[in-house]
Amino acid sequence: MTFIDLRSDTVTLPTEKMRKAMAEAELGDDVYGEDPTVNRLQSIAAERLGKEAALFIPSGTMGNLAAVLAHCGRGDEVIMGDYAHTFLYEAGGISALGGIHPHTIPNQKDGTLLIEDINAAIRAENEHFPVSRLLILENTHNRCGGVSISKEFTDEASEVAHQAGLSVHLDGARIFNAAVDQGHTAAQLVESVDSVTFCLSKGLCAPVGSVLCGTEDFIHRAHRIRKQLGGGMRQVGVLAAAGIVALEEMVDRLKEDHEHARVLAEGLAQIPGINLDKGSPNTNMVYISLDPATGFNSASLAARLKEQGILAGITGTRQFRLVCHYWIKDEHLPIIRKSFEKAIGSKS
Ligand code: TLP
Repeated sequence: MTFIDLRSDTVTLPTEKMRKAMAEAELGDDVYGEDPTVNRLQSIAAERLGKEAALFIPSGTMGNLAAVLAHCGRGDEVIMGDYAHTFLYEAGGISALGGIHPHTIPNQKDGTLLIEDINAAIRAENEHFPVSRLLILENTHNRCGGVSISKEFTDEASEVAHQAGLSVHLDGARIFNAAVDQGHTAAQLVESVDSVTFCLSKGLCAPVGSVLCGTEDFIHRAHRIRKQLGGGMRQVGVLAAAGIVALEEMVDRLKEDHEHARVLAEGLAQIPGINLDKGSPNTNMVYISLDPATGFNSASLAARLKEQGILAGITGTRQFRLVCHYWIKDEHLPIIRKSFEKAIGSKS
């Protein structure tokens, strides 16, 4: 059975054009800085994000970790939202590997942080306190529904952090979804932050890889940290080649995924027992919750859906995240809707 896989946009397979580019990529040893395809990807990425330099990294998680380690020393404190991917889903890497102290403040439903909470979290100079060193923002904000965060908020939060001497890192795993959503360039959205990680292997469909961007000096430090983390790769132009296709061909089409999410959400909202979460859909994500009266929880409904060839992402006892991506096509949308209808109806 071939599945319609809505669990994440991380499940995307490379396109034919990517596979061809991978097969034909010019290669060298990237630890020596001699892979021409990696060098090309890094220079395209730096240009697209409006930063001085860029570094190809195996994953978004390692990109965020390398960034935090390049900004902070042991015992320093990082301020971020309590729904931040780095806080929730990166296996506590910044503490385990960097001795870095996370200080969370409440994420608002729209993915932002309150400016007064950021200000209040920044430590005064006092030997009892850790040193506040970094603010992490996220755009689009995954756990807050895939919502895209405005340039105005990013600029204001960055200004507050900078004034207090903190740097700002943006987890921009899906920054191009935010850019397409808002009609801004990615460079505009990240103008005020010091560093940004974005992923090639989510909606952009490359099989592997993320890119960390920042100043020359920052990327120089991150380069050594990537090596320490075991992320120095050799003839990795085979992967960078797909990343170049991702940046050149796959960005503008993300709006199709956003449109699919809108249509999917509209259809699902009409099924008794399914409620769209407040504010959903956003960009390529639909978050829905089940009425307890359906008699299902997420696990039992997911099992029924799977029997019909639909894979749904479980995010809570009765909550699902459904993510649209390149491999979810127009013709899949009515099938998904009918499958939900049939699965829920099977109890009554
Ligand atoms: N997110 C994954 C899961 O880890 C939850 C997903 O399916 O959405 N930042 C953000 C905002 C992310 O959503 C993710 C992946 C990452 C970083 C980490 O990227 P990878 O998986 O490449 O380490």
